[in-house]
Amino acid sequence: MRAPGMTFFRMPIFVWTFLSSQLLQLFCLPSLTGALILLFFDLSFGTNFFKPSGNGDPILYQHLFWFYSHPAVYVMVLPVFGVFSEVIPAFSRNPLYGYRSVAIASIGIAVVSSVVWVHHMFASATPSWMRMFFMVTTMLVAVPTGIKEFAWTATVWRGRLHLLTPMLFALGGVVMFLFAGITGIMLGSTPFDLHVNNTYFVVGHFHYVVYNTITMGIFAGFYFWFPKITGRMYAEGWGKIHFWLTFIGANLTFFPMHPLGLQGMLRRVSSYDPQYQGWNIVASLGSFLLGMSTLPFIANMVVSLLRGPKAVDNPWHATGLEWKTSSPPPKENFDAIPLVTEPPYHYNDNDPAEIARPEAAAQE
Ligand SMILES: [Cu+2]
Repeated sequence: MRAPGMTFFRMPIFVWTFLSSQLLQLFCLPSLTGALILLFFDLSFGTNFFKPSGNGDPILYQHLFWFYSHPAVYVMVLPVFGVFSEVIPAFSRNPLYGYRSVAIASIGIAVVSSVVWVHHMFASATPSWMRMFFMVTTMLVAVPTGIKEFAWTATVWRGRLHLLTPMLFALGGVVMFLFAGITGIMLGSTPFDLHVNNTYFVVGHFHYVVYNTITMGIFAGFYFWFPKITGRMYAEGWGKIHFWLTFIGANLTFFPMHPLGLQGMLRRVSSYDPQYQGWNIVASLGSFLLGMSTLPFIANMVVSLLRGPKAVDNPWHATGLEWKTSSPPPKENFDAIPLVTEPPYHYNDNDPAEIARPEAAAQE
């Protein structure tokens, strides 16, 4: 259903990342479904697929579970990489650096991430050849994700930056993902993983991916497409307050988990040794701040939806096809199917057209 002229290498990266995440859903999710059906039979009908007492294999359950549940993180994070790739060029007024590499890296991430699942089972009496193999594949993920981090950085480099709310969330997410990626490489190393297994270090790493990267990316997309979806502008000042409260709150909450894990604090416990109290107080205060940070977001969305100034069709001067129709789009999206004649992200550094401030982008 691509529009005429929309070749594969003219598709927005957001579409490439959805394509790769849906391939993962297609090929990896059935493993979890199968595991749950077998588990249901074990629990309800007395079969022994996973029960050691009946010669079943509990490790088999772990394999089937993680074969999907590692890629599940990429199903969430890939579209967010797509959001970064839309927002960063638009607010840097630069074409996305290395567009083709970023598109191919999206598929690369999907392929590599489907052969790394055993890194969740290094402590499950895994044979050493298996540990070695999955340690190498896990570290390989750094190649396509590194390509993306580099491309975003190079896009920002020498760009004319407009630090509006979607861009702040995208840049915040990219920086947080760098941190999450580095602790991910550390955990991919079997000896280190065994050392911090079942500690807060793992919890900290996971939240830097799922909150500090994915949730911030979702917020970036929310603000970026809010005028397109609703036809109204959000309040920029409240958006910035939301960003800073989120950025500070999330780091205060999740950073302390790394030193706590290295010191040996276990996960899934109801109480902890008093030696861990300092960092835990920091994390608790951060979590209250993080909870409160959502209030300006919800208020901004509700008030702007009802009473926000009307948005122009393309307030960010963005190049994507969705910006070439009205905001919000009519039911049929376009009166006539548009012809695509240009590559994506044809932003021009010398383009005098400034991104309008949301207040100025509003039309009465
Ligand atoms: Cu994993």
